[in-house]
Amino acid sequence: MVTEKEFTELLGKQISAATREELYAACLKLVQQHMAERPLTSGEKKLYYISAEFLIGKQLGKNLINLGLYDDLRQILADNGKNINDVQDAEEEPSLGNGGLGRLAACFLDSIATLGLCGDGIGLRYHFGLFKQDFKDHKQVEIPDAWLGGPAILRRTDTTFQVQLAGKNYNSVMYDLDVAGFRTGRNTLHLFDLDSVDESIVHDGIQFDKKNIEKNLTLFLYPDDSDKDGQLLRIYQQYFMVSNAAQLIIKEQKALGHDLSRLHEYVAVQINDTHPSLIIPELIRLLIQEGIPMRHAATIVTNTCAYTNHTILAEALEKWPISYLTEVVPHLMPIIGGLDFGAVCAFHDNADLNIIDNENRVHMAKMDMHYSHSINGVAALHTEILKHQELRHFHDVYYDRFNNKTNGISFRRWLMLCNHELSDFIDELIGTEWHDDEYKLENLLQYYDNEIVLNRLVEIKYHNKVRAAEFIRWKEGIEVDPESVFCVMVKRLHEYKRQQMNALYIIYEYMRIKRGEVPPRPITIIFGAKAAPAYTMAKHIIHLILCLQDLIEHDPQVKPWLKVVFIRNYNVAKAEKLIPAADISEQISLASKEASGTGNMKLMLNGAVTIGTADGANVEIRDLVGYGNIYIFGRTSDDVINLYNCSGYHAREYYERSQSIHEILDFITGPELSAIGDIEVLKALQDNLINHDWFMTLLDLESYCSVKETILYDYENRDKWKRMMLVNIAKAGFFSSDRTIMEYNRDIWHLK
Ligand code: 26Q
Repeated sequence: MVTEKEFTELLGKQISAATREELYAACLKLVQQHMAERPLTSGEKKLYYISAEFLIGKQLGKNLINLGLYDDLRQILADNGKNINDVQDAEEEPSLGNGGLGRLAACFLDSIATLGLCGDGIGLRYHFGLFKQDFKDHKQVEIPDAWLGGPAILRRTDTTFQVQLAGKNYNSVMYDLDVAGFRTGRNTLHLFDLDSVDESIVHDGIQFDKKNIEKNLTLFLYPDDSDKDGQLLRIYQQYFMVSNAAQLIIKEQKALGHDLSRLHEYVAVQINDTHPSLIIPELIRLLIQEGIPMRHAATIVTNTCAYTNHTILAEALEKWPISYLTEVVPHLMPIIGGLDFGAVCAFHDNADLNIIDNENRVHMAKMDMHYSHSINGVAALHTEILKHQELRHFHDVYYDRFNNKTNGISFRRWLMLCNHELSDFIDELIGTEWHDDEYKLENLLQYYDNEIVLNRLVEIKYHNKVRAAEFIRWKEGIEVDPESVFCVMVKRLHEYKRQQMNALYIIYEYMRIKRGEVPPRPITIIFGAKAAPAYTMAKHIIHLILCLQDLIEHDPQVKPWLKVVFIRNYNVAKAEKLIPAADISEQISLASKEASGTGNMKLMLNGAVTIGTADGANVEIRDLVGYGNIYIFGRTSDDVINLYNCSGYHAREYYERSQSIHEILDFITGPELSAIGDIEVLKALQDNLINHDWFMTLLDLESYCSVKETILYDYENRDKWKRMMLVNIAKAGFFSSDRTIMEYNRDIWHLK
């Protein structure tokens, strides 16, 4: 509860006379006051969720909702002619993550607190985090994102630890962020930093001296690791993160008087992908220092730690040369050697299980699997692929450690906060029980034949499209028509996600319109994606899409029917604006490659219908909504895995055999696009698609184009479409991160 009088006092002036920034500062104070009144969660056992990314998004709106202040404040501001959304816009978005893995960690923190579980996050306080994206000459430009500049949301604490990097001691500082649960609970996200880090060493975009650890350690998330210094810096960062984590754990547990030889009874550590894997040898090292023998320490740590795998892409499975680790963490090497020796002795006849391979590289995931009691994938299909393909040798010996935890999203942010109109309407229809039990959304199904309800859903979607269109006009200077169908593809840029397949579809549609075959109504294709700065092919794909955007914008014949919008600097705040406006959710990864996806869940929850491959969590969406409420196309994961195993995919054959594919690919370097773009880049992309195409774009292109046609015709069948929207919303309850966290706790953490 908050009254107008209280808020005005905090503000120190009349609400109507205050600026957006003044209102934001007063809201921040209000949140701090209410946060302080919330007791921290407690319990016999505590979880530490360690992650290189926490893509937490703007904090104000979420905190107001979780502290029960949002509706009051929205009303108070409205009564004084102010819009709460404008106030939220004043906040700088923390740039502490890059995509799904980081956003998942943020949703998890929200759910852990909401469920009253005692669990903190541990990560790094990056000064610039992920870069800000701009476009110049139809190419991505990276700009440092100095997000720490605004009013501080992090609290500097007195906690400091000594961390040894390359034999030298550094003093860390811990910064805290409060994480309030919905209605109850408060936990903390601890982010570590070094005082000596110096933002002024950054020049020419995101360049800096990679060797100067004292000054560069926490400047950027995922510094370019295409050379040795970049890789060393990543190891420095990772070790810095986990050494602080391990010291915090030991300090807190000692303060509670707990017996460290029973650490696993008091502590659960979740290792979010391999970035925090060095926590294993570091915790063992600290336990040895406490007088526990190595073998016993290794058992304790195994019983404490659990590992989540987020990818099957070989290039993302980290392996570090021994010589690099010896340079950065010489004091860990005897322990890592001992852990490898333990694994070799236990499984001497199977070299696939060795932590250190015969090229002297340390496989982080393998260390995780030997020395964790739980190994989980993030969607049912992904876990099956881990068990029977990628990690089958480990599954053979540790089958009881493998388990699935299908990802989830926080409904507070991804419905209540980003789509008030829909959220309020759902409350009117089925009450508010779904706020605490998301499965209750299924009660919406009773309105399956209720025209008034169905029409209102369509109306709300239209309002969201109007709002998104205003936002796009303001940010991008592009007009989009809310009457057109919005196809939304928002995610990191990666070849396996196949934004390039969508680009080829745009060419296909462009050529059809040129021939006079127009779609049933205008189409708007919206992209949001950042490419890793050193990922050349991803940047080429952005270039192609931006060139297509330009071409179509200036073609009077095509423009009325097709619009392409690449949203600059896609981030959480932009996701919150675009997702509620989507009609069609594009989830078109090469089957078997997308571990889960979470954007697919957010779009479904907001009433978008999925066009997707049978990959990741799309499979579970399909099983929930049924084939009639989703458009699944393309080869299955089994097909794809077979093709890889027998080297059976040759893109050139598709290019040569299909006239339509031939024409589409030729267009990339044809006169229209070469007049706009960089011909060398377009040629390189075309060459890649015809002669390499590691992620099999051409394999599914024709079925993608044909299903796209079906979906656009079905969209005109409004009676059918609005029912599909309803079913998608009603069946999304399973994808609440509260459900995911309950499963983690039930099967892995056992917090009480
Ligand atoms: C690895 C080595 C060197 C440099 C960087 C990396 C690296 C960085 C980030 C590897 C992986 C990531 C991020 C992965 C990620 O976001 N994965 C996504 O995780 C989501 C949550 O589980 C899933 O829904 C997505 O399917 C998965 O792609």
